[in-house]
Amino acid sequence: MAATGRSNSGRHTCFMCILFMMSAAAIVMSALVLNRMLNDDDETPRSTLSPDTVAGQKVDSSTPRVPGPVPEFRTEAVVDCDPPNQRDPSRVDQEQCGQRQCKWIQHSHERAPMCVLTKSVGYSLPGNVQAGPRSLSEARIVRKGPTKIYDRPVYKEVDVSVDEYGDNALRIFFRPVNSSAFEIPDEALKINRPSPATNKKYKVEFVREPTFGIKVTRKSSNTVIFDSSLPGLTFSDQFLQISTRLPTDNVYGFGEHNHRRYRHDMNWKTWGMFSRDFAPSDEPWNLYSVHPVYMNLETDGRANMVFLKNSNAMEVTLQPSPYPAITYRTIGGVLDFYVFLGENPNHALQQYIQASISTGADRNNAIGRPPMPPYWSLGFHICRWGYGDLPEMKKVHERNILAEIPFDTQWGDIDYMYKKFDFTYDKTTFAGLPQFVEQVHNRGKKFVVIVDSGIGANKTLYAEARSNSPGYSMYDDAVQSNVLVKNATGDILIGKVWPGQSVFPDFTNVDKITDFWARWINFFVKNESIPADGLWIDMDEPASFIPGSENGCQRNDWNNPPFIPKIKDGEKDGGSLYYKTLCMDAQQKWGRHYDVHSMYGHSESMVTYRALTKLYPNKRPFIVTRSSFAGTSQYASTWLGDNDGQWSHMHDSIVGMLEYQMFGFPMVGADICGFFGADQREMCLRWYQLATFYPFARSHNGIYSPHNSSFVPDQDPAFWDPDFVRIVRNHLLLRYKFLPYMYTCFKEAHVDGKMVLRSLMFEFPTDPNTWAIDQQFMFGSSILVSPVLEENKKTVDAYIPKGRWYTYNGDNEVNSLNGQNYTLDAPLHVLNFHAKGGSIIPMQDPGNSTHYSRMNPMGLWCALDESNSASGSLFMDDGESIDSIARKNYLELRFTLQKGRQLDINVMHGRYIPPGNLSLTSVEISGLSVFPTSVYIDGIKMDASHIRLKRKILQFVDISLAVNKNHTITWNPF
Ligand code: MIG
Repeated sequence: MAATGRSNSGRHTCFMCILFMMSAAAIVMSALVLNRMLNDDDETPRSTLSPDTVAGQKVDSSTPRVPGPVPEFRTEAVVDCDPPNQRDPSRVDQEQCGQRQCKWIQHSHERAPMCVLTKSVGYSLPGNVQAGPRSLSEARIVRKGPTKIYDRPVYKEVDVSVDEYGDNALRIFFRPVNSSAFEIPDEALKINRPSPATNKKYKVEFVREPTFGIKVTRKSSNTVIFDSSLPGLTFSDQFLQISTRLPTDNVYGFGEHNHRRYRHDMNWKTWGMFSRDFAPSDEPWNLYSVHPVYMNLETDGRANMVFLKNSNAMEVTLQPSPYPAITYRTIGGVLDFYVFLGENPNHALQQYIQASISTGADRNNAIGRPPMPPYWSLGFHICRWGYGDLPEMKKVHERNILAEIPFDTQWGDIDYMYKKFDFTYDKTTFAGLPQFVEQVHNRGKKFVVIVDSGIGANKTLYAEARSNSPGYSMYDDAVQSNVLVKNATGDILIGKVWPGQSVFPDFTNVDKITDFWARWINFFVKNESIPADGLWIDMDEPASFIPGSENGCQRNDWNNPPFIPKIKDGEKDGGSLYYKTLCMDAQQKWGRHYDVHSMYGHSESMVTYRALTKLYPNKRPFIVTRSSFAGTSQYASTWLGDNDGQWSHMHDSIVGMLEYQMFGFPMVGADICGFFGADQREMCLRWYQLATFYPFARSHNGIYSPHNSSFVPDQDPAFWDPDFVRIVRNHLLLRYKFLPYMYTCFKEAHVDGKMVLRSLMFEFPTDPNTWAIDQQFMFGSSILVSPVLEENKKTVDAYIPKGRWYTYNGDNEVNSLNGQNYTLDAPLHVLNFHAKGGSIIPMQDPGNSTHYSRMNPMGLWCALDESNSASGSLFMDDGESIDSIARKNYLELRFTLQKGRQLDINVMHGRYIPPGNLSLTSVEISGLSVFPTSVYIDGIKMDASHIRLKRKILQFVDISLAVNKNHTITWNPF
């Protein structure tokens, strides 16, 4: 039956006391700034457990190429005259360099260029800079230097305009004169222009000498945050290049890759961007998603973000201090930069998410705000690939219920489909699935299913699918509705994915295909009787098992462009982009696949969102996509793909999640315990602990190990031994306890563009010790998480920023005077986390799913700062309506604790009334030094039996404060 719950009914229980944990004893101060892994070069094969194949791919295990210290050879940022081309890896020698009229610099750095451009290559600005009606300025620039590149003409004239986008943002737009260059259509991503700036934070100059460029200076500090007056500016149809100087080498972002560090290694690294079905491995390759955006932290803690609105295959090359710079090379489109200025990292990101947030009234989007997630999606998710049949899925599901593992969802991977046909289920192996889903629902849990991009088109299999699922005619419908991707000659492109021969919906045909997609979602719900609660859209890079199409691809400049950036498999077949995907000359509504390829997942997410809201107008869609582009975060959540079950990937998941926050996705996580491989008990246990504070906490694994093709064993919590189960259960209960706080953080992300996970750099940008930290992170502004990420470790070296911090078991207050390293105890059952002094964190007694935990008694944990004060808030709504915020159907409480003697609870907004007599039954205070003798709630003196001490935490217990009323608690001594 329902609720085998661990809820308690209004009485204070001490189960949290026994659970925890987090002892912070053995504090050892260290004068050293954390420097872990700073020298972990992304291109060095990892020593530990690194398999020689990952995701079925051979991993290059050549000798490590860790660049040693190299004497500075530059007097200025340089630009490669001969960038490595995947199509043609040969490089020029000194003589050829001279013939190109480039400059040869001899040095011993392995990745830095030796043949560099001279300042005479680029464009010049002969004429005037005009003021446009609303644009700050516009001008026409003229080519100087070679008129051909890769044997193709370079545009002679280019128009440049600089437009203000409010006080904190601007757009720098280059468009060659008389070109038909692709531009991302508004339907894909529209960045609106806010009302005129009133107090612009920047000034813009058109630099004429020695090389034309645009220079943006932050007025308040005179910091030059963007300066493109470097050689090599190039516009041609299939090769565009620009280089920009950076104020500092603190660069974060660009995606998607398996970055080993959060702050970039600027040491001449090149990162390609092009969506690709390639698993995160140790290699520096482009993965599923594309986010051409970085954040740069300035020396004073201010930050800027720069977004290149371009969807073509591209790469960026980073170069280090003392001349930090970025070179972009993209093989199509236009150069359309948006520069966002923030007073701090959070503020810069807010601009990127919603450009005019500071100007209030007109809420124009940049990439747009993430939607509110359904409350249940914050729970724990159980998933795997390889439940061979329904009994197997049930077995796993039931054993986790029996083990009292709190979880909210059961997921179905492609196993449930009939021969991998979308929107069917296998009536033999998964017979009874509708009844099971009903049972899941009756228990207050949810069911999420995978949907792939490729629609089965093999005649025989399709006929079988039609008899398995009467009424199923998805392929015919797609053909008739004319919503499929076509090849260059106008025929439907046929590739190969899970259902064999497959065709690909053209999700860029947005209006038309939304109806089609909604029809088949509805078929699944109504005809197949599977009312799924969420859709997991996979293989949307799009992925295919064969290059291009059944008939390969024609040899032409789209399929084989003259320059290919650093793209996985781009070197194959004499230079191609179409490996594992569609031909680049395929046709879609938004344009040629060559131009729109990396927006396939974006368009599918958009269409899935529209289809779901069309079918269920009041419900928040829950969509998880593997491939995304800038702006996809308005429609879907994401995860980090097919990671490996090895320790290093636990750490990489923190980097990945922090990066996705900058891409606008608050809801992100990695497959807990790793997708590939390895049932390593200790690693998996530590991984579950880490996932206590993953925004998206899903245990998922693959079916076969790429290492030895064996079946990957289960790794759901209840699969393990009782000790393991107990520790994981405790951590998941802890997660459920903090869900009201977490949900409030998601509301801030949705309303204000303040992200849920934050690096320490984000929260403490003026403390340089935090700038490179990526083994710890913050959930919201109140909880610092310091996980164990290595084998056999029983301590964690953690950096604790300046201030007072507290553990939840009350063992210890860390009073970090200036910000120091501490060594924290971390036995196997302990995840270290601390509340930041000054926070008030709302909590709720956990249940076995959010359906039940939402009805449980609530509590507050107040963590006092230096002045013994703290504040916080709570946001609650029904957890599933799409418009609870727009219609103001929510409850918002504000908590203020002043001077260690009075706590005020104020209802800021009270339209939503939670069901039942939801009340706050406990208040816990960390940081008080004196035990009070009398306590008054709303003026009435409390009996002393309500006052307790949990080690160093003062507790008011067994109280009952209705959540929809104001309250005041005071205590003495004052
Ligand atoms: O070709 O659906 O990343 O999570 O389990 C693999 C099977 C297809 C890739 C996804 C993974 C999923 C798997 N899918």
